[in-house]
Amino acid sequence: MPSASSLNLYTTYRSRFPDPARCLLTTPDGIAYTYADAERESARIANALMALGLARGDRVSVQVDKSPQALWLFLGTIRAGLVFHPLNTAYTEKELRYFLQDAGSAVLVCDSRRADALSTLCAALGTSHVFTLDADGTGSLTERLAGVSATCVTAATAPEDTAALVYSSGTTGKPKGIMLSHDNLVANVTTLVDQWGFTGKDCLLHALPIFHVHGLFVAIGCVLMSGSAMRWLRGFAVDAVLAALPHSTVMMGVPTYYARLLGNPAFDKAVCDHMRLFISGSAPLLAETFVEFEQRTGHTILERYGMTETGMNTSNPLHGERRAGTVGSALPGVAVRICDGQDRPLPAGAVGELQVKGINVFTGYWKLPEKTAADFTEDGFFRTGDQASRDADGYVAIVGRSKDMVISGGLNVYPREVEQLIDALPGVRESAVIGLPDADFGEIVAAVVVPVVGQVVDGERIRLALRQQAAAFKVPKKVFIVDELPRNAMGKVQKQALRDAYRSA
Ligand code: MLC
Ligand code: AMP
Repeated sequence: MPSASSLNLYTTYRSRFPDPARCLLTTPDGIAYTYADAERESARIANALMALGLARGDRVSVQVDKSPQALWLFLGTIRAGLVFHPLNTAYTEKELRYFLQDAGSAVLVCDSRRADALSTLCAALGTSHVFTLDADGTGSLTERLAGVSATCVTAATAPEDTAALVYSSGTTGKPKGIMLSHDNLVANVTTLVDQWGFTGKDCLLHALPIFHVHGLFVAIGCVLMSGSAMRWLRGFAVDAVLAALPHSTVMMGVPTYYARLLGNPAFDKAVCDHMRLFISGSAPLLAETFVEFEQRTGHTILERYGMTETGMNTSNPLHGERRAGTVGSALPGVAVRICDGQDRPLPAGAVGELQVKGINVFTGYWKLPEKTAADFTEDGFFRTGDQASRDADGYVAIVGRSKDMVISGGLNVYPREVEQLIDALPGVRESAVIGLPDADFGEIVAAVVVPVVGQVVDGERIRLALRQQAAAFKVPKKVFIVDELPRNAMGKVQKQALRDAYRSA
């Protein structure tokens, strides 16, 4: 049933834009782009995409380095009423094949160094249009914009139309597409701007990648929705962050960013003088990091909790007590509950599954209606797979995960996916992939491998073989070779026993 109303994420951002001449972002080379640039350049991209004859809702898959032009591409895709499908730049060709095929992409935009290989792949998969866009903003996409009009009418999408398709892996090892609607993204960013007190006076230090929810919808979204500015770094590097902090007011990052900053003696109170807020998320922030950060800088990190499927669900307060080891309380408009195995809400203090409901929650998994149905309760709450408790004041603490997943430096790795790759290698009988604690990444991926009887396998060779097939962050940083895996009476591998055994290895 088509919706009577229309809502487009870009139009919502646009309604909050300040004076067009105001600075939107400054690159690491000191080049400044204004809100007028964002409006004009995204219009040209929207026009160029629409001229391809695409249908509303077609997927535009994007695997490019972070650049202002990559941001215009995101905005232009949304303006054209197409679906933005961001891809981690670390993905290998093998991984891309799966994503492009599953998404049924109409367009791929990639780095020119990969264009030849990916054009062949796209021809085989039926992805009709391949453009390049390099880190310096050049490429066939930019060439295509010559002479294209710099004004356009943004598509009148319905609130429930998909704006973005973002993949996350799963316990079966097969990544699944998460459909985020215009409504989902507008509702969440509107709340965050308000809760975190963003105004036109802010300048966000943006070091995150822009192919995930955190760097794209949360970080850039808060800037666009408050008419503020951002200092744009290509990636996280301590020296560059130290140089940018005195010119910024807010920083968002994964816990690894804060741990790495604390590892540098030059990171002190004076460097943070201009800052009003540090926000952490995507992985658990250790209480030690929170405490050390406060001692060193006088700032308490504001920790929040979210997921690709839901956007942000809880947050520590802007004003009020930020509690170490908690992710704060439910955001306005988000219902949060802790349930037992029968979806019955538990009392304060009890540990159970965290379930959430609200306009922020995604519309479903792409082409997986059964999986979608299984992940929602009868009364419409989404099962996050995170184990949590909530105290009497409403502060939520994430205490574990019922899903078998490792979070390394803010990136999720599903053991099943890595185990399948290892098990397919010659000489391997079976494997178990686990997360081990790590001071830098929070957790690192480790593999415990059993060779076929009579054969010898080598840990470093396994790592090299995996490196050909999977993004580097998924490749186990440690490999242990054993004769057999510990199993319980049901024959299930006891991963906790492995974690305990190799914790300090
Ligand atoms: C890179 N590597 C990683 C890694 N990142 N390995 C494990 N975990 C990671 N996160 C690989 C590199 O490719 C390299 O492999 C080796 O590890 C050493 O890398 P490095 O130089 O230390 O890594 P670096 O480039 O500095 O990157 C680390 C990082 C980065 C933490 C800065 O991963 C990062 O920016 N993470 C943020 C991810 C993020 O945005 N998450 C949000 C998801 S959204 P080799 O083989 O070349 O040696 C979400 C929802 C929510 O979760 O709630 O926000
Ligand atoms: P993603 O699939 O990348 O969106 O990752 C979402 C998962 O990251 C959640 O289900 C949590 O397990 C985890 N996560 C995000 N923020 C936090 C946090 N502040 N503390 C603990 N875990 C978090």
